[in-house]
Amino acid sequence: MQKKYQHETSRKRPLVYGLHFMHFGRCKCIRHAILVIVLAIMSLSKTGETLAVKSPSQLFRSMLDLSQSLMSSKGLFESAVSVSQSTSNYMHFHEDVKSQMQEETRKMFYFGYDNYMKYAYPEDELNPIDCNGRGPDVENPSNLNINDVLGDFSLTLVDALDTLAVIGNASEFRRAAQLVIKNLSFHKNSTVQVFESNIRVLGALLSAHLLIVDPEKPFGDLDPGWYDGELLELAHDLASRLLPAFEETGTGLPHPRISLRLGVPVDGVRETCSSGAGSLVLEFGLLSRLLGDPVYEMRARRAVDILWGLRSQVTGLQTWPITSASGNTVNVDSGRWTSKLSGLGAGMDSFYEYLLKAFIMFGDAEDYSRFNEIYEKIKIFMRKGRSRCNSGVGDHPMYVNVDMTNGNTMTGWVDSLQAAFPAVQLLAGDVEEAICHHALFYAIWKRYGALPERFNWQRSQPDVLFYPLRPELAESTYFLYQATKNPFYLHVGRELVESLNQHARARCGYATLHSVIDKSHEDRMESFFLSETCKYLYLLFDENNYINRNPMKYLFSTEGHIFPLQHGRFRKSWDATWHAPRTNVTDTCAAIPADRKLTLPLRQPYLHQLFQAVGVAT
Ligand code: DMJ
Repeated sequence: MQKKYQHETSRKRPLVYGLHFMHFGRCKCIRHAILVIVLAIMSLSKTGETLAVKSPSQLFRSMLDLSQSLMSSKGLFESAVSVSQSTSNYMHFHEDVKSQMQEETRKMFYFGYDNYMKYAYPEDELNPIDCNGRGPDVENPSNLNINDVLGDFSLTLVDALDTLAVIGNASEFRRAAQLVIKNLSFHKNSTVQVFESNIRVLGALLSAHLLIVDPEKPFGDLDPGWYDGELLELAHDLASRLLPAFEETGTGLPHPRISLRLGVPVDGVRETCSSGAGSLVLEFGLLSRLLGDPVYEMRARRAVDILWGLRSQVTGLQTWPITSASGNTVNVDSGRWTSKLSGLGAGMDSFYEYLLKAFIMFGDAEDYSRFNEIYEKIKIFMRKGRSRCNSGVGDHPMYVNVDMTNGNTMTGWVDSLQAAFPAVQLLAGDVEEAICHHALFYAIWKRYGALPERFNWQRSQPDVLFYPLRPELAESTYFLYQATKNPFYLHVGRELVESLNQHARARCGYATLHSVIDKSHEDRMESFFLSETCKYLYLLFDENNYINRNPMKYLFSTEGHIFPLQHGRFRKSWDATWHAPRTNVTDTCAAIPADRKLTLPLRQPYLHQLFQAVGVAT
């Protein structure tokens, strides 16, 4: 059954549930182990040594008491024994199967990419059912679901550029880059979202440029032979068209949308969100440093500073929709919050992510300290369930949406974008939390063969049914595998690939699931399917990929674009006031016991408990 483009995020009246609040125990090492450590661990684990991230406060110890307390119920013990049989399959992943899966993921990418090139290019997206292309909806400018992202700029091709490199197809990368350089123009009437254009297009152009000019050529020769910075020029042109979004507001927060040709829309919406306004700093910062022109980074940083100042004085949390600009309404320049909902999903996700990633890329200690501060508040106010992932009693840990003004639970749902947050937790060194958080979304996927846009954990059923091929679970699965090398994550990845092939494959591409329940399709393949979903799944199985062998060399953007971490180059200060990062990074964390790689990352009774709670048949 095919449906046309009906999905929209439904706004429900927030429910306030008086959940028992449980504060997550303080784990100093977790707080202080950042990317450097995690990536070092990744390298170590590759060579067969044990992992090195652990909290000194017993991150991975005392698992046995858990089983005793949980097993005190006979019924649970019996079911745990039966689930033990099914979960024992998670413990090994044959090398041959890994190679097959690498091939499967490669095929998945090419099925989408080749069909896009055949039926849709130079339009923005492929309609995988009708086998044709799609651009902006010019007849209906208020169709934001389409027009926010499709700018008539060959979005899917641009977004997929670095996946071609990662997947090892240097010749197609060269051809694609040439097409982009020859045909792409941003002089269009399209009105697009600043955030989306930044992460999908600007980020893609910067990534492709940096890959081409890398003298080490780790992905083969990506230079068409005559390259002279044309992709950087395109990135510069696009960013210059986005820049007016910052300039005509009372707050300094960017307008959410911009006309590529005409600037700020006269009658544009004045609401933005934390992610929209505060997740530009990585791409704008890189552009600034490549051009030697600080203006882009300064604008993006100023927006982050302003947002930071708007957090609740009580909880320290942010929320998402805020008024951003001057206009016809009262308080328009004040940056007044228009919702109290704070969480880890849509509207907030990449704001947190970019605080940490901006620190990793540019080394400003303030970004890191802000990340730590807000992460602490997230743990205090959003985290529910037992205090430790793999020990003790209580419900499976979960991060819920709360009222930013008082921390009260505000909704009974989590959204699918939140599935990326375990990757951020991992980057911050919080491995056990990442394991638990990821497991929740895996369980939801396991039940439906996809992630519904919103899953109601109170009613144990989806609130919003569509799945537009989002990458978040694949992303955190990939990073968890890199950090732990636990075969469990290869099994998870395999399930993701199999479900996508079973439920989302259409005549000439992969289709958005209109409903994760009846698996009906919508005729749309979003560009992030090729730039992220396929990239993460491919990398998961391509153990020998250059990126996996050199994890400290790259940072993934929120759209999955790879940015080389050339600290000597990008960590230069703009002025003398730049300060070196003062962090508590430590390498004294004890190693994860070797046996943890041979057992489930989330202990079996807990996994079983989670499966039961989510309604997964075991
Ligand atoms: C992508 O564009 C990015 O991953 C972004 O951070 C969130 N939304 C989509 C994927 O779901």
